[in-house]
Amino acid sequence: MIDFLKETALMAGALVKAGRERLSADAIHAKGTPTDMVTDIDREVEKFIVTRVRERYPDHGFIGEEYGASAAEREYCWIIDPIDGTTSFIHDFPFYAVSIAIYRNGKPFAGAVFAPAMNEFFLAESGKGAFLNGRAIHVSGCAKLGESLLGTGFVCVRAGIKPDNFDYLPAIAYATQGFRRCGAASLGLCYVAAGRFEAYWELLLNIYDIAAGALIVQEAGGQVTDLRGGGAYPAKGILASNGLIHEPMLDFFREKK
Ligand code: 2AM
Ligand code: CA
Repeated sequence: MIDFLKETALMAGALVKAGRERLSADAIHAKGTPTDMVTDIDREVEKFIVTRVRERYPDHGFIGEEYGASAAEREYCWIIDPIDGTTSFIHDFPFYAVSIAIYRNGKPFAGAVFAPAMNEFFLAESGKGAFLNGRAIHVSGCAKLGESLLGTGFVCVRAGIKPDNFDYLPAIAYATQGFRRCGAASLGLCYVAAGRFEAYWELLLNIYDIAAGALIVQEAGGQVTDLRGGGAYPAKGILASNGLIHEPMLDFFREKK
């Protein structure tokens, strides 16, 4: 099943990449609000993944961003974001990825995140470690906030949540080496797993944005919680870190209770 997951994510990524090359204005649509975008490619790629998995595993369930849930209570459930970072995809900013997780009995079993424009393929299987392009990866050993580079995102601003990430950001930016915003949660998480970021946080996301990336972080030796240190992520935000700066990061969010 892991080989099949790998193959499926690679094929989906190739479709995303080819889709980017032929993307035209009439293939770009607003979903609910003018800033919540989807393209025909998102839909085609999710359809491709679900059709392929269904042919191979007819008794598996699905949760996908574009077509929702079907038989999600089955032993195996595929959690799919065909393009994480659609806004970046539309603008040809290369930080977008196919994100596919497999849950078994409600628990993460495997995860794949493939960024085709950068040819980076992240993969993890529960209990078996995390890999980037076939090589084992591990979270960083940096324990100092002042030497940490962080990743984050700002979906909360569009959603009108208060306090939003602009309320938290100044204190975090002053205390660390800086932050990057790549516009795809799955990649922010994978960059923690690869030791590029010491931590990544977001205030609001959906399960398909983070299911694969969260397992990849854990399998790389990192820690994932909500913003209060509990397990209710992504509903109560998500903080993924190398473990060493997890507590000091949580303090930034506790202060704003
Ligand atoms: P998407 O591109 O698949 O929509 C950006 O910080 C991250 O937030 C991306 O992973 C993006 O995923 C996600 N995102 C965008 N709109 C969102 C929404 N309305 N709810 C939750 N996550 C969203
Ligand atoms: Ca998406």
